[in-house]
Amino acid sequence: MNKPTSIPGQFDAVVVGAGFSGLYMLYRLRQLGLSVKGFDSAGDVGGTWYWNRYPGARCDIATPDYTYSFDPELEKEWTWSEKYATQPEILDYLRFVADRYGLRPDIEFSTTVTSARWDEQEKRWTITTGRGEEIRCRYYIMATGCLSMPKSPDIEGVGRFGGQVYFTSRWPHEGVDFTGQRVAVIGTGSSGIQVIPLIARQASQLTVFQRTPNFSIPAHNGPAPADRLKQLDEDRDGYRHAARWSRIGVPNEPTDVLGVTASEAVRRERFEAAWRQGELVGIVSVFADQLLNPASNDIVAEMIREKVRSIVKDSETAEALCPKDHYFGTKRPCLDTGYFDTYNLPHVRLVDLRKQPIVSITEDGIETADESFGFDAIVYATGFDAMTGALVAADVTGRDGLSLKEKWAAGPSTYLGLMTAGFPNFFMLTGPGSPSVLSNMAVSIEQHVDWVAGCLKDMREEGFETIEPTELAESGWNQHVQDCAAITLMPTANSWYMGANVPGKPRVFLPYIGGVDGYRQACDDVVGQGYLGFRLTGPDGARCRDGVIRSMQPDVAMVLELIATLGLPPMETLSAADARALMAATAETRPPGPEVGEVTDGVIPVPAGELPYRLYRPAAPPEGPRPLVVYFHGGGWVLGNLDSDDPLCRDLCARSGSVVVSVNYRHAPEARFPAAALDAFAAVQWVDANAIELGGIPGQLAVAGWSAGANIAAVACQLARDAGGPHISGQVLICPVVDSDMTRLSYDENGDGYILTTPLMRWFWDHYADPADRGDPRAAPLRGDLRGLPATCIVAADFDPLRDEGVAYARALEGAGVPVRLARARGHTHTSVTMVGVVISGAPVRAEIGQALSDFFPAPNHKSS
Ligand code: NA7
Repeated sequence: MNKPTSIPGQFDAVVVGAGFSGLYMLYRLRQLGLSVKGFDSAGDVGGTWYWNRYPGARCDIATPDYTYSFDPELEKEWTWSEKYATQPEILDYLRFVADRYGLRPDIEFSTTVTSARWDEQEKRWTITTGRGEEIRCRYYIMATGCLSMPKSPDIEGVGRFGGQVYFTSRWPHEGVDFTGQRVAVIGTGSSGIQVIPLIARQASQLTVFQRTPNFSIPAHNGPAPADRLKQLDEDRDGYRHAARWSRIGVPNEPTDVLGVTASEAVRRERFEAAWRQGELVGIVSVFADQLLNPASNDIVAEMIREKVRSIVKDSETAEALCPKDHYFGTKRPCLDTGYFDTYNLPHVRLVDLRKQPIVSITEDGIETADESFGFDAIVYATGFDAMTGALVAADVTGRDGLSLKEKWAAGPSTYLGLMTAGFPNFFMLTGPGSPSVLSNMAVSIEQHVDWVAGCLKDMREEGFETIEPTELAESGWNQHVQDCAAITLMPTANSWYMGANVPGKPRVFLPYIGGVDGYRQACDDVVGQGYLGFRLTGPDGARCRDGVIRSMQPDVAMVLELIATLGLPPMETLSAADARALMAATAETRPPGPEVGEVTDGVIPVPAGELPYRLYRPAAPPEGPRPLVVYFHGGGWVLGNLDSDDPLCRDLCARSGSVVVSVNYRHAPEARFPAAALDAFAAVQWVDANAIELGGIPGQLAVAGWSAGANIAAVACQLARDAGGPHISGQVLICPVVDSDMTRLSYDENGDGYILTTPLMRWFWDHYADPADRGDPRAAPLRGDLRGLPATCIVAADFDPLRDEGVAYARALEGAGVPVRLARARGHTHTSVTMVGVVISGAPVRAEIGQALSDFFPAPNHKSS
């Protein structure tokens, strides 16, 4: 493809869609010198802004940001008249762009692409249109938008109504005059909330049928924000750069104020400022934790509900308009102009479908469970088959006859939201798995188009004809998309982000919530690593660097980034005393962990003196004795104490329903090997002997530990077996040290950059044990006799240098006939699983630990997590 293809009916690229993304894609492909053909089923450019012509339709990102930025000259030539432009003005803008770059001649309007089929032999796509044309192309690009396929109304009797029917997503070009009419609007998403106040101005009666109330804040429309315009004027490039590397594609200083810890005054001040500002970027970032922590989210949600109650005079209507069934931001929040005020008008009525659901649309109106309504017109503002609807509608068939619809039957699967395996040279712009609808579309679209254009250019320069993601890269990305969503409240809502608005659609979180900045970095990294996860082929052969671009849990990555900014000295360069002080200081800033029933401190008399312990008793019923878990803290035999692992002990206690006895033991270098191991065994003996006094059930005893604490827990089990008691029902070893061999692959892979480093582990060993002792099973339990040990749960974290020895211990125990549960802490480091209340993604691993502890014991009244 050195020069544009000029065979009739044959193009280098076909682009479907002539909205924001399709137009820019055409422009970039042309710049590359490719022959391009565009299609759109609409009669003109505009995409979503061509179709959504209902009164009140506006963008909800302020116009200085909702605009192309690829050409500074274009920016100079266009001035927006308002903060949030109306649909006609945005459509004018897109027409202006199409004309300015002469894009129209390449686009065939009023033409629907009905199918696209990959020809493996020819390495080309065959595109068929509704007009019966057949076109061949090398690259097939769908720029079909995320909210372009209207949802078919899933209401009984839809075709029956004899009056006028309108869809906000397919509004008549000539407009509609509702003067004097009785009008129904079904749906209170962004479209409904925008159109309702304007229909109310004309209609003689307006009845709004609401299934779910939505959070909405006033847009405070007016001139474009002066501060933004000033910044753009002074430093356009800097402003655009900041947008590209921001979280949602609008420059914004991230806050570190947490809703749960902020004072009432700070909460109020931040919320009111966002309310006054009237921008999504402000209201979604009142608090840093509002999309993560239900308690923080409730603060913002309640303040919005207060506003609704203060606007709407009828208290019953006000209450019905207050969203209570989803967290703020988990459904797309709306910006409105006089929406709630509209319900104070005497001719406007809200029907709460939660109280009286629609039974059927009738010939002359709507029948609910309680009432029959007569209407002249019904307006459906019922939304879209979002993000995937338009993509699967076009019958795209990849290699081996597999259609996109079939491949995505259980939910979409993409690499970076850009491509999908089995569909070579098929690109999606703002596809599922990319930030798209969670971001300023203008910024995300430009990023996607630039990436695709860069990719095609690189392919040409390197002599490749096809590109396609690998299964591994794609499943890794899908996992990452879900991991990012899982730490937020997003999956809890019945939203179109989750596919929940379309009956039968699989429930998967569709967009990428890791941020515009994080996403851009991932895309750049893929290219930087030689198109990691893509297979490229050409006449001279193939190239594939397979791999997963993001496999660390997103919150673990955030914690590591945060720690890196602190510039702490490497622990192994400190004295033991300084290292202990540093660890204690960091512990002070953590969340405290969950509430438990009772916490008491005491001491255990052992041959070497006394060992302090802290006992945690569960809060939940039943009353009475519980199984006992003796827990040993981490810290490389040098660091740590009862406080260091306090949140984790609370968590284990709450999850397992056991009494947890956390025992401090003698530390190195003051007391070297085998002091810690012997203390551990002595403590287990004492707890067993004093089970009743400690509130335990005699004979129901487990041990647990993290890191070096897991080392001595494992040793204690071996010593107990050798001594013929006490009886231990099970051991939980979280990221244990079980060997002194530091040459395993996980040391190679993870020995640098994940807090527990190879030098630090060496420092720990040097403090604890002489080289001659390090093969002793009481230092390296992997080298001991493993027969007859209790049931074991081992946690092995992906990014832990100790991962492979943990796995080796699990395998060796299995080989010795011990029941083993290996919990893989996917995407975690040595420390992250223990970061209770900080690393949310660690919770499922700790839930598994809690379950393992419960499973050690037969007690029927035992609570599991
Ligand atoms: P949305 O946000 O999906 O809103 C659709 C609304 O229609 C929503 O209130 C739905 O209630 C309601 N709906 C959907 N189906 C029904 C039925 N069968 N009965 C009653 N009510 C129903 O679409 P929009 O067009 O408003 O906005 C889409 C996006 O475009 C918007 O977020 C912006 O990004 C731009 P539900 O919440 O499902 O109970």
